[in-house]
Amino acid sequence: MTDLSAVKAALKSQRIETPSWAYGNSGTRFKVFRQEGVPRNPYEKLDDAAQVHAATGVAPIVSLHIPWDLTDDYAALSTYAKERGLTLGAINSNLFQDDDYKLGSVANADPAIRRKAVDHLLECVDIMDATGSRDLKLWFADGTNYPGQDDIVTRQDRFAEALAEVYARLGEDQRMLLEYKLFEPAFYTTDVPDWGTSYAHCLKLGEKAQVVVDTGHHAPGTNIEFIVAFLLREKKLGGFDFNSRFYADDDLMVGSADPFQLFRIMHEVAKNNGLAPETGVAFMLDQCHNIEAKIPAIIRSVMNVQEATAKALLVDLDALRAAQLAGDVLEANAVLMDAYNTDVRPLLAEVRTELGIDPDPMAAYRASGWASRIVSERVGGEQAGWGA
Ligand code: LRH
Ligand code: MN
Repeated sequence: MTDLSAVKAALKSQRIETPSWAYGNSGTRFKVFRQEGVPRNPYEKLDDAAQVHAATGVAPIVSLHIPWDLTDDYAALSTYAKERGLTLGAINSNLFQDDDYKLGSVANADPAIRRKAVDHLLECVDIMDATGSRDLKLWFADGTNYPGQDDIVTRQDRFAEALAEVYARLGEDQRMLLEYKLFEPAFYTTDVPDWGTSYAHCLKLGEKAQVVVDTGHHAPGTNIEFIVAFLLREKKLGGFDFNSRFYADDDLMVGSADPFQLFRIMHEVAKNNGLAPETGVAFMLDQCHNIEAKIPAIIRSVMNVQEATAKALLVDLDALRAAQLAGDVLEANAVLMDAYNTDVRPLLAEVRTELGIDPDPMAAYRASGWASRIVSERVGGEQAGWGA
């Protein structure tokens, strides 16, 4: 039988990391629809993140993206975060918006451009030292568009060399999280296209190198929870970039396109001790709210992760194991579906009440008046965005 107090304890200690860039303007190559009240600097992004944490109680960490969150005093930014009950999380590098990186960054044939790229990554580690961040999150747009454009193996050699130099720079408690993505912006080869490539590089680098699973970065039909289970078994799952998609890297609210997939992922996480802080899995959101109001969208996203987690924690693992060992296919599937079909919203309302916050985060945010306040206060200045 599932111990509800243990389930509640796990839900109260869950920590979800929200991305600074999701508070800024974002869009597609067709259009970026600007929104009133959008932050104009990293400090205002933290103010908005603090609203998400106030409403949910489980989102006290904010990941930064460099140079989108460039500032001249990261220690001051870190203090500002702390004063609002937040900490600064993963530092995301950006080697995908500079003209020099058209043919690649760390995999570019030009050694001077590779040097420039590695220097950016080393600068990101300097920023981690200032913010006290544990994780350097690396995603590379590097790849090719046409067969023959560059040599696949040579580019992997360049990658290995660059990653090794950055790995050597990491401090004692610091990690590098290597993200993979099937395609886009490259459309023939991507140098880190799948979990296997990331895993292989991380194995060679050492225990401070872990794999990030961005749920929008797989070929359609990929069984992501298999990848998650495998990486947890190998102690190589560093974290998630949670979002959801109907087609490609849509970066929609996690759990909005396929809540059952998110449940299956969180089932593998929960049953393989992935929720335990010592396992070190970073639960990060990586989303773009192109048409919907950003702060409530992020609150909804945090709630979607909580609901999938609560359902996963309600799986009767003893009954599941017994059915699996008995080869009782239908019963095993039924045990899982019983948990998935459980309405966990009352349980989460109880958890929030016990955390001393409003049982309804969306109502709490509406009642805060923050949405209209930022529209009236944030007038003028340059709204934050991808700057692409
Ligand atoms: C790439 C990605 C990566 C981030 C970017 C904002 O698609 O998922 O994690 O750097 O989005
Ligand atoms: Mn991502």
